[in-house]
Amino acid sequence: MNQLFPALADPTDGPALQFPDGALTYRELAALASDLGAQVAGRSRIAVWATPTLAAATGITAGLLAGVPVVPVNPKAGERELAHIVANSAPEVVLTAPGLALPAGIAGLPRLEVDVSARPEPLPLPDEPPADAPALVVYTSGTTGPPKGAVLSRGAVAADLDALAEAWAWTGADRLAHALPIFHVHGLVLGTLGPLRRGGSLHHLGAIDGATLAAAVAGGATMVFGVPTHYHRLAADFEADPEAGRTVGGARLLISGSAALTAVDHARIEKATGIAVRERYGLTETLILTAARADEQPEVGTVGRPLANTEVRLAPLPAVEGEQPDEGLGAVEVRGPQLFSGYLDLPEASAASRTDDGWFRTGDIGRWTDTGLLALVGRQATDLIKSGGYKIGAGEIENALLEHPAVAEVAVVGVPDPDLGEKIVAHVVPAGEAPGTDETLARELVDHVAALLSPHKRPREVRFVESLPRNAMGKVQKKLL
Ligand code: MLC
Ligand code: AMP
Repeated sequence: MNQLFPALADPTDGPALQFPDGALTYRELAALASDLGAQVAGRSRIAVWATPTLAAATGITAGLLAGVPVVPVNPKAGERELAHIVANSAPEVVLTAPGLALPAGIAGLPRLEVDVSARPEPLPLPDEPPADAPALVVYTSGTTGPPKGAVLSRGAVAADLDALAEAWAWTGADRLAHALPIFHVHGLVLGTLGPLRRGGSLHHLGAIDGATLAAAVAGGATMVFGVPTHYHRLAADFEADPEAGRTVGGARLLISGSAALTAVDHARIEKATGIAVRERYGLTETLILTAARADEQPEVGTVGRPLANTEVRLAPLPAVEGEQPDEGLGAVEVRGPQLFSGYLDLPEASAASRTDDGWFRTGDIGRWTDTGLLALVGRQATDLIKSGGYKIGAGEIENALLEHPAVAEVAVVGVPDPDLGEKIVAHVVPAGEAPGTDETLARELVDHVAALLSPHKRPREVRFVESLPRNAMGKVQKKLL
């Protein structure tokens, strides 16, 4: 019996995965993934070119069935990011959908194409590695430098999905709909491995809008996952098409995460669908930590209760000169079986991520409500931006911009934005030319970042300035921008 995916060890003809490029039953997925798994078994690590496709999801499943650690790669990763991920994770092979042209940074790897139309004979599954063996390496941004690979064990993935199943009464009868990328925790661990672990099904919509989601719910979807940007856009769609909102109201649960959903968007979605959105909170490194439960009315502005076997504490915040400490607020620190094993090949960063007594420092600031729910009020690092649910380090973008000859100095900040939560704004002191509003140069800088890094890391706005505000020590004062 496979411990991670029992439903693939004893497959039925029930639906497993549906993506825009096709669908597979458990029996078909088990046969395909066991056949592919046999081809990658024994490799130290494999990469999957994680397009939102059945082929990529099947490739990831195959690696996990074969006990091989999988590195899901953002197919829009820029050249700098891709080179780093490939060098750091050293995959032995890359699995892709057929016929894709891969960029130079990864095209040199041996390649295995996943043909989801093949119907191979199912092979016996290999012995499963222990629970502490790595399942996934997921790259996540820090405040500076290139992304770090968070190593997530098989046991961490299983523990988190089971705790979420308890909180949400999530079973094999559920059909999940979403349009999340499958190279991050939200769309991959929760959104793809979650349904497979439960023996339920996933309907990946490719892209989400009110009509598409309504059709998915009418077609049997019982749960919806999304980032706040998805719900913000859905709210507008439902206001224009109230019937779509009412249809989506036929779902059992609407769940939001990866960033805070505003009270306004909570109210708009509830008005349109009759369902109060439930939020859950976690990080790439910790998987999901807290959630609004299915059997409780959610409280807007909170991210619910700690999951089973999960401990959350609030540690004193460092004192700020001239500011009164707020007694109720603290730095969120956590412990639990779902935490990552460390950052790949970064022992110092891994050690620094935990306190002396072994709790993981999330970097988030929170408080408890009287009802025992966690409310998040901010982040400790101002150099981390959450845009569209993606975590983005200001330093990585600043480094990319500084490589452009027209940039003398730069400071990147996140600015509140109703659609993206925060949008990336670059304040640039141009090299040579006087400051102005040169739209051509601004576009060139945006494209420069989008090519080196992922397009979601590109500044949405470039502001040319004569100088950056600095303190007496010469440090840029981002709060003044
Ligand atoms: C625009 N594009 C460019 C470009 N300008 N490409 C190259 N160069 C340029 N200069 C293209 C993009 O490639 C993309 O193409 C399109 O324009 C829009 O890109 P975008 O930046 O992604 O914007 P948008 O479509 O508005 O995205 C919104 C979104 C997305 C919500 C769909 O941000 C998203 O999927 N967010 C989910 C993030 C997530 O899953 N986070 C979870 C992290 S885990 P194309 O082809 O795409 O249209 C975590 C833990 C937890 O946080 O708690 O869950
Ligand atoms: P990532 O590193 O991309 O996994 O992002 C993790 C961060 O997302 C957390 O540290 C939080 O700041 C944020 N986050 C995730 N879920 C929520 C939520 N429901 N509300 C507010 N912030 C969230």
